[in-house]
Amino acid sequence: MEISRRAFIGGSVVAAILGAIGLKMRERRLDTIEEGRDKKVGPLVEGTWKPTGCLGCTSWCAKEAFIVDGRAIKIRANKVSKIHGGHDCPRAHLAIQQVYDPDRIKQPMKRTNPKKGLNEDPGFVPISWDEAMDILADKIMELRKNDETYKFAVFRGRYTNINGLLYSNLPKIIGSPNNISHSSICAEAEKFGPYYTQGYWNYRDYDVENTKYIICWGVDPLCSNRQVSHYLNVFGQLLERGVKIVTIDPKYSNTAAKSHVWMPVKPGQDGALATAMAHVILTEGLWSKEFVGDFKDGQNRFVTGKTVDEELFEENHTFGLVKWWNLELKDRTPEWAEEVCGVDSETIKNVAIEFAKAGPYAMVFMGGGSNMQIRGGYNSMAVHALNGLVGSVDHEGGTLTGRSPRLQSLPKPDDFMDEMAQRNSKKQKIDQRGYKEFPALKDGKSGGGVVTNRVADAILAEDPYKLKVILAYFCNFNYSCPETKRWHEAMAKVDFLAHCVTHYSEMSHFADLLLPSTHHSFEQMSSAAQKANSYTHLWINERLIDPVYDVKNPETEIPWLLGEKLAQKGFTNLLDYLKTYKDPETGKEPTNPLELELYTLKIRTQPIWDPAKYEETGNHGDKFNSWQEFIQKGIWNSAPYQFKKLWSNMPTETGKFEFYSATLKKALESHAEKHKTTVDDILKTCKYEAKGELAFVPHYEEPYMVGSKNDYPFDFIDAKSRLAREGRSANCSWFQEFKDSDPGDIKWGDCIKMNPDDAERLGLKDGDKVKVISPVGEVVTTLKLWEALRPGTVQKTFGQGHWAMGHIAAEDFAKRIPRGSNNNDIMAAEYERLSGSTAFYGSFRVRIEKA
Ligand SMILES: Nc1nc2c(c(=O)[nH]1)N[C@H]1C(S)=C(S)[C@@H](COP(=O)(O)OP(=O)(O)OC[C@H]3O[C@@H](n4cnc5c(=O)[nH]c(N)nc54)[C@H](O)[C@@H]3O)O[C@H]1N2
Ligand SMILES: Nc1nc2c(c(=O)[nH]1)N[C@H]1C(S)=C(S)[C@@H](COP(=O)(O)OP(=O)(O)OC[C@H]3O[C@@H](n4cnc5c(=O)[nH]c(N)nc54)[C@H](O)[C@@H]3O)O[C@H]1N2
Ligand code: SF4
Ligand SMILES: [Mo]
Repeated sequence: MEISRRAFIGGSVVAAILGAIGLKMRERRLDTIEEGRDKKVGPLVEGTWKPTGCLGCTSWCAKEAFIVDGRAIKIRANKVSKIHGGHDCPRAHLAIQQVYDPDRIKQPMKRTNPKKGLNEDPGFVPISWDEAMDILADKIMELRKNDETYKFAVFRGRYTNINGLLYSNLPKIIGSPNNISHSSICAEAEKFGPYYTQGYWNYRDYDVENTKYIICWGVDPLCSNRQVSHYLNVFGQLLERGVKIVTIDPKYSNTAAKSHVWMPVKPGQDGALATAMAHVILTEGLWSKEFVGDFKDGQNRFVTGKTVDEELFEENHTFGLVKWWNLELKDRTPEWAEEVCGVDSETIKNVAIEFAKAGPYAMVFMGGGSNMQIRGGYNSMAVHALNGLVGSVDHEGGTLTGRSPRLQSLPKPDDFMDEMAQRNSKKQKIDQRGYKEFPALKDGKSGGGVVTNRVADAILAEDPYKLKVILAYFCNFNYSCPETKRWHEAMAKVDFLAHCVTHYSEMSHFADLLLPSTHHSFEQMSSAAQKANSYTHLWINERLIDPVYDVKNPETEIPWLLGEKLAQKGFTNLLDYLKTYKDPETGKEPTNPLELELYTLKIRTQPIWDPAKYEETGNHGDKFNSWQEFIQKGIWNSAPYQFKKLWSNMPTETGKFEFYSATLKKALESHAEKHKTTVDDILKTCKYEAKGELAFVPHYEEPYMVGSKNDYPFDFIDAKSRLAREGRSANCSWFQEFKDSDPGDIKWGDCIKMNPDDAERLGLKDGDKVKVISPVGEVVTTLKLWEALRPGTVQKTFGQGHWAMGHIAAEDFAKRIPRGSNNNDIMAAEYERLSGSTAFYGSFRVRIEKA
């Protein structure tokens, strides 16, 4: 399809729609797969399908692995799951390449070169687990001797649902406040809007099955987000059923290609689009009367430019609609928005009207694109508030909170925290959360959430203090956090880093100790829960194969081994604590790492498999009679979601869905008070423009861009790769071979995409090697001309540029030459500070030059 320059200037683009023939073919293919499901794989192979799960992304799908002679040879969806049924995403298969990757770290290693740096050879040599744990225990004992236990930290990336042992409780027993997760380089700003409107700090579920209208806003559910397996399957059916799909994304995404309307918003201008849509819904009188309420006399007084008397409107399940109108919406016309966000006013109007008319069977499906931006907090509120206007919150065919399985907390560490541990674990956390410039208002609390990417600066500045010993697992912040060079410096500075990962990673290069990890799907017991399709599932797996190399589970085995070593050195609290993880069936204490792994999983999931606990905790859904039954089946499904339970029972300050956020007001005021200043000053410090009451309503803010338009004329669009298992796919040949499944991208490398008009102006052509230059760095890549991008923007997919991981991920592993380049080398460390999130979108400008 050709997309002319005019189409962009005009604004939105009507995207291609799947033809009926295409849909029929697709169905037939699915049938064939379904028929073949339970047959053996090949005529000669005897094996067993065993339940497991995938942590390849935050979808946390339930899987089955085909085990032949102790080897996993195939993986597929566990069709028992009510959230994705028998449907897969392509990335599941990469798990097999990961676990049998000959480039994995095969045994513990210690660094022999004390100098740390990008160009230093760490000189890793193999050692035994005993020696490795001895070294780590010595480092911790030294902190204890000097009363410096708060200088210890656990860093966590991806995790299973028993992570509380290592992540929360182990640092407390040692005596540290520092458990640092990756959450704020992941999705916190996306949770900010739902929290400060409806009191829900989490991902939402979307009842697409029963909807009539979907706006995919800064989200590409056929590529990323949560439950790719489900959406890849269901999307064709939605189109066939006549569900209207609109995509709001500055790039022509996988989902845009399957949508009726694509609105290529200018990067970061989502607030203009959202407030204009709200303006239209109100002036047209199309809000949900049932959910929101109405004017007492039924006469619509929302007229452009005119304030409304609050007394005239009676709200039902919402709070502050008229305040929102008066403070922000009354002048936010589609015509105004067109100028700002680049989408034509007619389309804004039409989409707003259609969406509202379809309500409450209409949803804005919100991903990180509209809000993981420097000024994205209010976008997150504005975009989600549209669901409130049409009454689709907690409604059939709308956006749901989902219901988590009620699991059992792991044993409390309190009795094993000595005086030093109690005292030191109360110190300020290393990430500076709660500082004036980092409110990180998770759950309404100043410093309630993590500021992951700030840790590098905090370490370098020794503010709040020097960090000395880090135990990091399943994370690779030297690659995954913007402005990577700060992480290289920080990790070189830290006294001691132990890294528990499957693959040598950019972060490992700065480690003192490599503690090779089991692979979560096959080599260890794991469990995780996720929701979609108005259900929640919980999967669990046994160890399906013997560990391929000499590797251990970081969440259980490593704490046990460390506990034993610390006990030998005179500090028994950790081991004593772990001995309280008794088998819920027999009451037996664990005596070794594998028993700890088993008992921890049993304890955590007891409310699912033990009928007495099931009743007590109030779980609803599948029932089991024993642990044995549960672990063999490997999956639990909840009962279906119950709609409208939250209406007028929202966990907000007012108990209502807040268009004027009394909840945010309280949080901001308490943060301001803590720093003896005003809310206006806090917002200014956090790089926001709003003053006064505007701070408490969803409103438009001009995007804060890093780099001046003069020196850096292109808006940079970062996006996830279809085959990326977060940052962990690059050493799989299948990832590289099918890299061109990212629209416009190329195999075995990467590229930056640019509109042909821009290229012509700059005298550049397809295939040129170009430098992408930002205020914080530069990378070299290949130029790809791509019509499906607005002039003035460039797009580069995240996922390449590994110089570590292995011989496939890197161009030359030995010489540390990356394959392609890492977007985080040119993206500045910037934040949506109210949530603590790192900014990835709508915040960066670059310059392109011929290399
Ligand atoms: N294939 C794949 N799937 C994944 C992952 C993966 O690595 N690969 N990771 C998983 C994880 S950890 C997470 S947190 C989720 C995240 O899932 P999402 O929160 O949905 O986030 P992204 O996938 O980053 O999608 C962002 C979308 O926003 C668009 N975008 C960029 N700038 C702007 C803008 O200014 N405005 C708007 N409206 N849109 C913009 C991008 O083009 C992209 O399509 O995905 C999970 N799923
Ligand atoms: N520019 C840009 N940056 C991004 C994103 C983006 O879209 N654009 N996405 C962000 C998001 S949403 C997230 S969540 C973060 C993720 O970033 P991180 O949390 O840092 O994690 P990853 O980079 O995915 O992987 C970390 C390491 O885990 C190891 N590993 C792989 N499998 C296993 C296993 O089974 N067990 C253990 N213990 N280790 C294993 C690998 O060695 C890998 O190096 O990245 C963020 N960074
Ligand atoms: S990569 Fe994500 S969507 Fe794909 S199977 Fe794994 S968890 Fe599911
Ligand atoms: Mo994430």
